[in-house]
Amino acid sequence: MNIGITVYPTYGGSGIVGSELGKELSARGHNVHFISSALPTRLTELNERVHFHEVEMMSYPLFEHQPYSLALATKMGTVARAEKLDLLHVHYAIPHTVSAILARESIKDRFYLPVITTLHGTDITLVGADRSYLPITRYALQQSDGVTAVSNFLKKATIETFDFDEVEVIPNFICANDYQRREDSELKHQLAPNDEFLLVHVSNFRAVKRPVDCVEIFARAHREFPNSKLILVGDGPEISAVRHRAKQLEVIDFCEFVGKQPKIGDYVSIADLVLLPSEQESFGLSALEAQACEVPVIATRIGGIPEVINDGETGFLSEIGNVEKMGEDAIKLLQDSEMRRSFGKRGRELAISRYGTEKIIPQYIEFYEKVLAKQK
Ligand code: GMT
Repeated sequence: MNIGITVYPTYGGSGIVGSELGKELSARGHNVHFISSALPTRLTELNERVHFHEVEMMSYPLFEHQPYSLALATKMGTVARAEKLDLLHVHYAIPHTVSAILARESIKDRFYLPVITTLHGTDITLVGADRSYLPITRYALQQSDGVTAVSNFLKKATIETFDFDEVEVIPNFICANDYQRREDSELKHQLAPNDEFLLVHVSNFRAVKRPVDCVEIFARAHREFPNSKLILVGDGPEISAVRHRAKQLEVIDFCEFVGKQPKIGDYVSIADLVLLPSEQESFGLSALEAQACEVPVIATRIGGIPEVINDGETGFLSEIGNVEKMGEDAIKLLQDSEMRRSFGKRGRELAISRYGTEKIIPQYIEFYEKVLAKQK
């Protein structure tokens, strides 16, 4: 198949999932055309089956905001015609689905371009649910030729918010080779020269991720385990609040801010614990990455997280903001190496058996085939 994929290239899990999906599809013999404003960060290699088409935008003084959605629609239509795309798969509904539908409409005298939307989370729960976007998001879903969501939770939220139920759940996936425990890496020696415990948080440091709670949890664990460090991977609006709280709690010297990293797996694979105290998480890709690396996760019982983490078996779940309990859970795991090991082993087993690429990628391919069959 010739497949067009649109993602947000720099931020968030949807871009990671869309990019990794493209790579997996190309490895299975499909031609993939990424259409985006920049080369997606996870797309390190272009080859004869993986192509990138940059959305170009004219800047004009009259435009207070550049009409990206229109430039994207134009590029989608052009690429679809030039590359004879069989379908366009967009990740994150706003504005990608709307642009794709416009593109489909603009070239329909030549051929019909099926549009598949994958919902990732805040496109439904936060941005899409806002009254400034709700009607157009509902329209975009109704007009899509196929819609998938990354968890049962997100499907339910889509039904409740948009009264739209033609949604197939295809969860996030993980490559078992790329994500595995690497106890003895150079990075581990660099970050933990004295064999410190490493607590790791990975996010885009937006308020919904509650990164300040990571400092609260860490400060509690650090009181019991002075030989521990908090590694903060990523960057975003909350980063200064995180630093501020770490100073107040006098743990700033034990926090390492490593910024955005191209290879998140390098950090997760050497962690003793991963912290994910989010307020919203439709799936929780970083929880899956942690489990694949045999790392227990301390997380909140919200959204799709309980579908990913088995409470008391691969991690511990708590209510939003209950840093007291999350701190206690962290201490429980740090003081019991056997518990950490068994949570880790079980986590990897579940991650691979439920969410391994071998299981999930064929579900996308079948979904494409189903959508294409409907057009004939
Ligand atoms: O909202 C974000 O954090 C970004 C968002 C995205 O669409 O890029 O992430 C969502 O998609 C991920 C991949 O499907 C999920 O694993 C995350 O749970 C989800 N984030 C939220 O729902 C907050």
